[in-house]
Amino acid sequence: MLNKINELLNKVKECVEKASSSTDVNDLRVRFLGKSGEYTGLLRGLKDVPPAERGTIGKLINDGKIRLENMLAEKEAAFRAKEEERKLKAEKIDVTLSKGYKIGSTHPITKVKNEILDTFIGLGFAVKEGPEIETDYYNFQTLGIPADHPARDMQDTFYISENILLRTHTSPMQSRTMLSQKPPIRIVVPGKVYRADDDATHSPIFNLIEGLCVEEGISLAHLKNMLEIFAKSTFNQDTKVRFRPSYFPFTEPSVEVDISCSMCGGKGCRLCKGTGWIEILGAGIVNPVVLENCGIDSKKYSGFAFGFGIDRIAMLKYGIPDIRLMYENDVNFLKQYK
Ligand code: 2NM
Repeated sequence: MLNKINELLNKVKECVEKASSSTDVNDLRVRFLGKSGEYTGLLRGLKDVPPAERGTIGKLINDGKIRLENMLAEKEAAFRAKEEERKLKAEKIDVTLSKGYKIGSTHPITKVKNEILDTFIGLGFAVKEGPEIETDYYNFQTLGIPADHPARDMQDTFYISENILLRTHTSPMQSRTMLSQKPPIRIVVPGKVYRADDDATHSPIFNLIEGLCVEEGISLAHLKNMLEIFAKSTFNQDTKVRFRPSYFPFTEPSVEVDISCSMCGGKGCRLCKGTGWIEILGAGIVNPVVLENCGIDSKKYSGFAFGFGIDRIAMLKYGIPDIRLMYENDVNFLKQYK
């Protein structure tokens, strides 16, 4: 037995010397001292030792075990220290490198969007967002645009299947809100919308904000006053607003809204093409058919709705000549709006 103990201790010593990492040492610990380890086996053999010698031999085995454990622990600690040092060297961070670090900036569309939403929040509107992939039902039918309505040709829609499409406006969220909530309703819905259009003033994907206010006794006067507040806060305090008659399938009457030119103040310039006015949004009194489609009593309630492209407002505010610039993510363009 004594020989066996010494033999094993020497074997472990040899193995430990050959080990090349803390993992190796750990493997050795399992191999010799694990549950069915080679050295652990000695303790199991103790039952075959004559009872008179068991105490002495048992002590020798245990002493050997302690030596072995120390040997492994010492070796492992040495490896760990070396490995730690190597890791620290490899992961060294040069803090002086931060000198040329580039910080991103808010996209002009996001900036303008947040400013506009702040104005509407101040006027008591809640901000709502919704899905960009919509059903024909919410995008068209609830808004009084049935399957055979010519307005569907007006919007060159990206269809995913017969009834699923990329929303062409954010109005499906106004329908969803009216269907799930009782008046008074005051919401603004910002978001990306999609139309099969692509030139200097039309991008197939663009950002829209649409608003809706449904209460008792709402008229065009409320709409005009609110839009005036919006225009003054978005452009400047001298901005004037005018209505021109127009047509939208979900509003009646419908209006096209112009603001006095933000560049020349109304005198006439290149931006407003000499007219002194710039068209910025569409609006109107919500068609009673739409209210009824969405479960609202059109005899009791009326509402106004409006919609405008954030991109167009950003272009006017910053003098950006081509809408595509805002969707190319060219850093040289974006960094001007820091
Ligand atoms: C516009 C112009 C006019 C509009 C209408 C509605 C709804 F759902 F209430 F009927 N949402 N948005 C609307 C009305 C949008 O964008 C040029």
